[in-house]
Amino acid sequence: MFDSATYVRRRNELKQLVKSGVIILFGNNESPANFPNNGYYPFRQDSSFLYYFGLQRDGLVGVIDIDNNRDILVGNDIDIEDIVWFGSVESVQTMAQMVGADESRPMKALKTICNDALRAKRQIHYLPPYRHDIMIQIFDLLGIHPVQQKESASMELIRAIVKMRSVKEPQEIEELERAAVIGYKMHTTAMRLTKPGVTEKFVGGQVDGIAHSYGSMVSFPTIFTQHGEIMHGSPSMSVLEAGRLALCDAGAETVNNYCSDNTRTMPVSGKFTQRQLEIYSIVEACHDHALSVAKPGVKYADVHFSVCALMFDRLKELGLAKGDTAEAVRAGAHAMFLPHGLGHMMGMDVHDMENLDQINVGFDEETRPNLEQFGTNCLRMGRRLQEGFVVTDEPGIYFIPALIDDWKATGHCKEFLNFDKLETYKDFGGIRIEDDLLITHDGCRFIGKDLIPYHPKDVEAFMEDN
Ligand SMILES: [Mn+2]
Repeated sequence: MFDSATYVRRRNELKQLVKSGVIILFGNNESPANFPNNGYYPFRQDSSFLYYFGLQRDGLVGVIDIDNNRDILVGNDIDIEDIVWFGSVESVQTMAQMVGADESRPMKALKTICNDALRAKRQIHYLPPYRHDIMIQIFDLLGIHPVQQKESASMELIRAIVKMRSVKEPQEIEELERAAVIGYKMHTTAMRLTKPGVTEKFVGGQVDGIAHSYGSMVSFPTIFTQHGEIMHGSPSMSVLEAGRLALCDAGAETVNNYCSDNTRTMPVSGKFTQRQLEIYSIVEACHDHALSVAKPGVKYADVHFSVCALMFDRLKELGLAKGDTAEAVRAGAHAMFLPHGLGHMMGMDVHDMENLDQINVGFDEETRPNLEQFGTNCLRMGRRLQEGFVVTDEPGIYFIPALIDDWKATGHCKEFLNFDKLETYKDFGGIRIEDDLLITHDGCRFIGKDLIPYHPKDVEAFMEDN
């Protein structure tokens, strides 16, 4: 965790932004996997709770009483039975002091705090819950049925937290750099182990082990698959085969839960084929293009569409696409190849603050999402960039047999696509290259001092040498 002054400062800023009422930030509880004492490991705290209260223990709630300027840490001290099994931990009072809160209260006091606020008709601000135990807790405390809790969540609180968490502090950027170091180890491990005859699961499991060894956990379930065209393809028991591509999309969380998120695509045999290189070089150009145009004031949606246009131009050269590029991108024809957005915010959550709803994080009054068009509706980040934002840059080209069949059957975008040529790519798979961009005062840079090899020559050289 950071020093207590960090949390005091953040809570004070939050109070100024939300202005009045009582803020309740629920920390997470242990989450059972198959029985209560066999929880998912490691415990993952809620990121907004972490941002304002910094504490990793389960069973805590942070209360920020704006009107009375009191920060209260709510939670129960553990008893002797827990100490026998898990060892001693700090008391809730000590933890409150560690994060500069004014006082600590036992969990049963939360009901009193809520009742008093409700009686006085003061607004109680809470975030949309994503865990069912918290939904029951909110139902019990505030009488709001779980199905109404998302719409009753505080927009003032959501907006204030998005405003604050979107711009990363220098100490947060240091954490993200630490996560990148672990991410580098994960991806170079995948490159070392990728060879014909090993299973996807073996490589994926080793990659996960690195995240656990150096940090806290993976920042999302590792994707390691020869079916790169399946966006979230989990590692299977399939054996890696020479001639195919393996796509690895993986990241780590530091012990303080800051994330990395990178993707590399490598030839199982160690050498790209000519056909693979042709597609790879387009994705590589798109990846580098974003680096040259992303800067404060530029809408990330515009960076996305300029990448789409570059990709479409290059695919026309290969005979896979045709027609006017600007019209094709307007029509969404590029989504045949790139059915997702260029990137998303990243911080303590790999899709930062996604629990606050992407429309509140990646968009604003000026930049609205397009929820209608296939592909474009997956753009998670569209609004103007600011210094201190961290976004991913992750273009990809995929050949999805079912999508080729679907669009061919309906004639969708047929004026922009060469279906005969597409048919011959149904066995190709998919390629994605992803790195994490920090927006600086006049441009951007990748996070991570050692960039994981991605130029084809570097990937091949690394695989040959290791
Ligand atoms: Mn990503």
